[in-house]
Amino acid sequence: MKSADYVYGELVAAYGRQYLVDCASRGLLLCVPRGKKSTLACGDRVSVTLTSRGHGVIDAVAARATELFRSTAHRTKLIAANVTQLAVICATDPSFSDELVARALVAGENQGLKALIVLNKADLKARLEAAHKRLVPFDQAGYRVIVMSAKGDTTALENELTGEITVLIGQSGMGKSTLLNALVPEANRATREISTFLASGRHTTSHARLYRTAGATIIDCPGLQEFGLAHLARNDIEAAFPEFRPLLGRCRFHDCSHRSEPGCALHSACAAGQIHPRRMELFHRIVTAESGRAVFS
Ligand SMILES: Nc1nc2c(ncn2[C@@H]2O[C@H](COP(=O)(O)OP(=O)(O)OP(=O)(O)O)[C@@H](O)[C@H]2O)c(=O)[nH]1
Ligand SMILES: [Mg+2]
Ligand SMILES: [Zn+2]
Repeated sequence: MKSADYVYGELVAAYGRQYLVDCASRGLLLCVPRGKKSTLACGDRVSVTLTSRGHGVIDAVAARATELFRSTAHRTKLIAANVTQLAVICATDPSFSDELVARALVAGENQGLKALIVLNKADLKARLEAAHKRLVPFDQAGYRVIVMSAKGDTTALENELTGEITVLIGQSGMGKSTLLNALVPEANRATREISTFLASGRHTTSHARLYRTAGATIIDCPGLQEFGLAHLARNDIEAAFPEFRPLLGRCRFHDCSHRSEPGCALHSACAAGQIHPRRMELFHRIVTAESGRAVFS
């Protein structure tokens, strides 16, 4: 093989078994992985052997700095690779699940990602106060909450994205793609590029897609209805609540489940107003739902 047939790039879109790889030297290549099973995702850095004009085979994947997963008992899905930041997108309308917000944050914390929450569609004033109130527990836990409208001023969010590789996560209809279009003016052009590769009828909203601006990298993902965390043990979930961290190991019983045991440091902090009761509730909901693998004894 000639060395010129071998290039490096970044995976910018995943369509089932086909991937778009952005290779600085060759532009966008439509690629398939060499092996049968592939667990590649947007943000992966790969090496590609060129097969024909515009096409290639992915031979290898570089070790990942971070891996954002969601999972059920049966299946683990890599959402994005090498991201540095998670932006959870909520909206005033339709209403959002605060449990899904908490779950996404847990997955991000587990990988050491920076995190922020966007409350979008702030222009829908009638729903704003109620939606904002549901994010107070997260604000109190230390998460930055940006209240904004994708159709208005996006500066506050832009400032947080600079220098980061950010993945946009949220339920369908929250406005992720609208935000993306506001932040990356040429995103529409990229959409057309993809459809010329893959017949037609495909939308960025049905597949994850990585975009670059002058100062930021942003991955727009399809809406999620669920964010399973079966790949995490109870200890991982505990440690992914930042406000719990200084207190872990301080309960009277080392295997404290933080429910009704005497001497529970988390309960004391909750009673003292240092942990929001809704965050405790969300923690228990998540651990109970994912407890198939959790060890309580
Ligand atoms: N009023 C208002 N509407 C918005 C705003 N942002 C998005 N929308 C609307 O909300 C709807 C859903 O927006 P999308 O950007 O498609 O939502 P999404 O999160 O990408 O949805 P999925 O791709 O299905 O996950 C569209 O009709 C948008 O026009 C906003 O800031 N204000
Ligand atoms: Mg979308
Ligand atoms: Zn405890």
